Amino acid sequence: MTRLLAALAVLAAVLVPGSPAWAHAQLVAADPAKEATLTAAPTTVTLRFSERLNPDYTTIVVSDAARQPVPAAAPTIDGASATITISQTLGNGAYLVAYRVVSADGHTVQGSYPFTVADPAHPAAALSAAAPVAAAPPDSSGGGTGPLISLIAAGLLLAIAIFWYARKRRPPPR
Ligand SMILES: [Cu+2]
Repeated sequence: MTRLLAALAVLAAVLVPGSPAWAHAQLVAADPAKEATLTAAPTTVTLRFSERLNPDYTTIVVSDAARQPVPAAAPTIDGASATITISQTLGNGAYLVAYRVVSADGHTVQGSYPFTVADPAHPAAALSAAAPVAAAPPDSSGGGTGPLISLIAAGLLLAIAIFWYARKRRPPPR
């Protein structure tokens, strides 16, 4: 598989003379860094790429653990770098930086990476940050009928008990 990809890369390089393979922009530096755990909430996200960016097509979105985008100003572009300023203080928790940029050669490059805010000044929120970002959905195949059957059984037992109690209490026929 790796050999195949390498062969394809060589082929692409040969077929497109004058343009080295993978010339388009790659993320070379990020602040916050990939998978960083920060003790203070960041106010900006800066991404540096290997190629100059087209300012018209640069998108950077930070979203929280609930996948809600965090309010931020439009990115400012400086050559190969793009910066967004976050409009609110990020609480403790997991965040995802998603980017989509177009480099000077016209290629679109997109990707994403996580980082975590764990400010010790906010210990309460840190507890929720420890929870998994995406919990696996509970297995719903047949699991829901168990409690229902128990409820019906309990109701049936109660009905029988009331029936016997009522029979015992009935005055004997004269
Ligand atoms: Cu390219």
